[in-house]
Amino acid sequence: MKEQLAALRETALAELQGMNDPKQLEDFRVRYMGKKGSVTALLRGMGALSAEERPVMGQMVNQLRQELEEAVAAKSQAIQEALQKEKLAAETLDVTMPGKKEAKGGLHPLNVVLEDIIDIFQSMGFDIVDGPEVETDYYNFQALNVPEDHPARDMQDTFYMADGLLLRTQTSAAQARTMEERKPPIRILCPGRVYRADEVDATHSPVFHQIEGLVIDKGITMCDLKGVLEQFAQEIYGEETKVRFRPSFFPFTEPSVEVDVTCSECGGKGCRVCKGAGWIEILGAGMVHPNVLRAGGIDPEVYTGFAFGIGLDRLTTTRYKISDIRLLFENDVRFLEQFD
Ligand code: 2U9
Repeated sequence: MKEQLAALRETALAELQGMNDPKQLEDFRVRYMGKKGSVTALLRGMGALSAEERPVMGQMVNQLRQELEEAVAAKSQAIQEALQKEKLAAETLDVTMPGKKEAKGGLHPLNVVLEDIIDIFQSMGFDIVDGPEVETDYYNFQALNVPEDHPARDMQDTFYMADGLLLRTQTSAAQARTMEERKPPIRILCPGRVYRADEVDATHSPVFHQIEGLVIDKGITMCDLKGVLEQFAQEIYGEETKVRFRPSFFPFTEPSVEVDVTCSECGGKGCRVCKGAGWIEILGAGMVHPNVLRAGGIDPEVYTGFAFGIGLDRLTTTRYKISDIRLLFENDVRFLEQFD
């Protein structure tokens, strides 16, 4: 029986050694120390021993039972500790990991500048007016004092479509429509996309953006034009900005001017941005031609007006020092995410 006891001890301890699961351990405990377990069976079988052998063997079996119970308890603790360690390792939080950045939407740079311009003119009482991009020859040219054989048509290579329609070359077309619909006083701003069949390069795109304005009332003079545009230039570029008006020509305005501001980069001294001139051209303007007023059903003997046109793309590229106008139309997010 002694040998049986020693063999049992040996196998039990060996079996215990490789265990790493609490369920296996419980199963082990039942198999050896449960009611029908091997150690319990040994204790039960002691009835067959002699009176001298019984206490000696009893003590040995009890000793084995205690040893195994202790080994099970130690193993149980070791397994629990290992499991806990594993759980903690899985839950480890590395507080030095960089956070996840949410992609943020933003305004297109053209819209950032457009919103600034709209704010300025709205605060001076201008309404924002929209018009169709597919226009008739009448509103795009004839109503703006550009008859069919007029050389000014050559200046604006036009995309013609079927049925005498065309893609508007200027937002003035929308203003010509508004003149027919409204009575003076008129104070409107027409921002929008326009099209010209230009060769594409770093400064030209077949689609670009204009913001044109129109003011018509009794007694409007060149002084109003100068005052409003000077106010605009100083709000956009800063109070210290100087403005100059140079004579120019547009078929829809007479007299016509081109408006320059002192370069905001060098303050007028001359630099790379203004190509040494100290001045940057920002818009064209003039007093509305009497023929244009007449075409809109407005009597030029009673009313006068001024109009202006701003090229939004150039204003945007100079503000943000964007070297190529095409970047404004490609919608590359790596470019766009630099603005908000
Ligand atoms: C009406 C009558 C006249 C709008 C005007 C300009 C001068 C002008 C250019 C600016 C940059 C075009 O995009 S650009 O190249 N525009 O210089 N625009 S006066 O004159 C009008 C408009 C509407 C009824």
